[in-house]
Amino acid sequence: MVSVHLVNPSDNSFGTAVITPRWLFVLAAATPSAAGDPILVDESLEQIVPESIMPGDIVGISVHTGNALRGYQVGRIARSRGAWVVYGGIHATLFPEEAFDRGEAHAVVKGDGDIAWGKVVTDCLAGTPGKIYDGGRIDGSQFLAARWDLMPRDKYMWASVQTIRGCPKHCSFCSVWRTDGQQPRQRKFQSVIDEIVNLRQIGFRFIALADDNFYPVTLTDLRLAREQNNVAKLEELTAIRSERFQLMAELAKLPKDMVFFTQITMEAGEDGEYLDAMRKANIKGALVGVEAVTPEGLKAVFKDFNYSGEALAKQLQTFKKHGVHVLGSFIFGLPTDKPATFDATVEMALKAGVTFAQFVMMTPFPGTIDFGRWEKEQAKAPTLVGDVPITRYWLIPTEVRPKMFTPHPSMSSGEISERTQKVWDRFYNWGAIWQRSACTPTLRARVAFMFLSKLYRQMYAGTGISTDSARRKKSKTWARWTAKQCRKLFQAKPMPELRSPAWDLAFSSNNLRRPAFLSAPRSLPHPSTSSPNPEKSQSHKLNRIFLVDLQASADRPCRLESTTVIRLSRMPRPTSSQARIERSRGRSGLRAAQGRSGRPGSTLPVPGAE
Ligand code: B12
Ligand code: SF4
Repeated sequence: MVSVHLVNPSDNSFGTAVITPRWLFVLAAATPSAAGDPILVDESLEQIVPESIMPGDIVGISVHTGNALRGYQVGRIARSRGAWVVYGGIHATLFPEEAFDRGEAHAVVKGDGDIAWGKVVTDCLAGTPGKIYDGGRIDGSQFLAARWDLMPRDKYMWASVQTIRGCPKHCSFCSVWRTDGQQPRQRKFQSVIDEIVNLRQIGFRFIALADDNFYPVTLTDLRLAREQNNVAKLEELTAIRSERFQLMAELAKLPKDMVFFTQITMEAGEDGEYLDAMRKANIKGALVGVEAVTPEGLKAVFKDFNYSGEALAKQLQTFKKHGVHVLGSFIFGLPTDKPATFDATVEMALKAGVTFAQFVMMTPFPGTIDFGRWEKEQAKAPTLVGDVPITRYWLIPTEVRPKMFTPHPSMSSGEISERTQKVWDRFYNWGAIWQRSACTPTLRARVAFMFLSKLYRQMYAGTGISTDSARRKKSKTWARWTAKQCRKLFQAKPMPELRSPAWDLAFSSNNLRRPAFLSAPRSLPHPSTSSPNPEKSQSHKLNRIFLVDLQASADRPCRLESTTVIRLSRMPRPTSSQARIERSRGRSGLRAAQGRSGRPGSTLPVPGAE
């Protein structure tokens, strides 16, 4: 039997990671049952073991710009082991040809993988993969729930759950609105809640809502639609907004110890009702893209909907007043920045009372307006590092890769980098952190806050900002140790008895794809011992029918039929042994049907063997 491997490439392995790379667990859910459970490798924990890849295996690799080079290396290793190599993720979406040239790809998936991955795997199993699969931008109702049952439990501090994709804004340094689109695509809130319940069952109470922008409809958007008498637009916006409130109302019903964190635009600061709903929903913090503290700076990045000066401090304080902590994100190296901007920025961050802050240097990420501009400039007189044009900086070996920042009219990258470091040091000195940690309720939480602040600062030094390898190595050792301690602070007692509400209506939709309950936590009690009441017994029967139905269709990607699935989320999960037996029955049946005899002497199609 072939194996599917999904690899999250990274040059830096810390043994413990802060946030789960969500794509890994979503693609696991998208893997057709015919291929069995995929093997997940997150290289931010440990590097891949090449010997684990066998001829005929399928290796899916996700690349963003920062890890593309390592991703291509993994692809070459996989291909040399005789595997099918498939790339996806934002960078592969933008530069599919690169994955073929540098990463020895057999295939590339552009855009969303939730549906396309199933097709790729099926084609690889048949020995006939296509080259480019266009996953496009699928509807929110088709977003898959992640397979958390495949996650190593003791490695991550926060899990990540997506509730919406896309962002209506068009900031010049950001590619999200171009790749994910400007039309917000909301996931069904029932599916989101199911997944979160699943995570809380297994002991995760800290969850990052991995959304591009948690506030897709602003009060200004609504006012403009009203003023323009645009009834259709107003209805659309109102529907999106009310679904957001529905989601938050359901989040509010979850165990009170849950903590959510998301990303949001500053405009939410005008919307007290929204912030209050967030607080009730236990969304305790949000990354707010402040970017610049001056009007010129904001204009330069097409973000003039943000506030500057005193109004900015007030706007950020409003979040806190409503109980939502802010992780302020600031960019240095804007064309309008001067040496004085650095101090002004950190003072604003301190004055605005943001709980965390990140100070990033303007980087030209592909797919952005800034990148396009820079590439055009460079075309006139290309700069090369070795034989690589600087506009393909991610292909320059890491040892010689210059720190890649957008050129500035009056300051060198070195100067900007040095000044940025000082800003980090000032914001994260022990005294400043101790003061900020007063926002936590207990001593334990205060200690956690202090550790997390330092870890956050240090991890940045390890992955992007520090310039010399000695410092990088030192910070890696430190981060490894601290990350381990921090993880313990985030751990929660599992709640296997927790259940989602019954979502009768939502699950009668034919659009529904693999729900969270399939990601059965192994430790759940057997239905017969855990549910004496008649309503639950009825659910057990439905659950069995449902499992049988899945086995019958084991050779095609899982799709549920509405008639089988009533009151789905109340159904208890099968025990581990039950699940294993049922799965292996499904698989061995399939192997027999296809004449496959397992690894040695397997008749499976192997890349290059045709
Ligand atoms: C949550 C998030 C984070 C979190 C969590 C990261 C993590 N561990 O997962 C945090 C805050 C830590 C973070 C950090 C950073 N992030 Co970030 N992040 C995001 C965000 C908002 C969502 C990512 C996510 O989980 N999406 C949900 C999953 C399910 O979607 P997905 O990853 O897109 O995967 C789908 C498809 O792409 C495809 N797919 C993906 N991989 C594969 C593989 C195969 C084989 C196939 C077939 C398909 C496939 O299928 C998936 C399902 O549809 C994205 C924005 C975005 N829209 O992508 C930015 C984004 C990925 N981040 C970005 C950046 C720049 C960063 C940082 C460098 C920021 C910084 N300055 O430090 C760091 C880098 C961290 C690192 N070393 O990885 C950029 C990347 C740009 C680029 N060209 O590479 C993005 C696109 C945002 C932006 N503004 O442009 N990030
Ligand atoms: S930076 Fe944020 S607000 Fe701007 S386009 Fe990207 S996701 Fe949207």
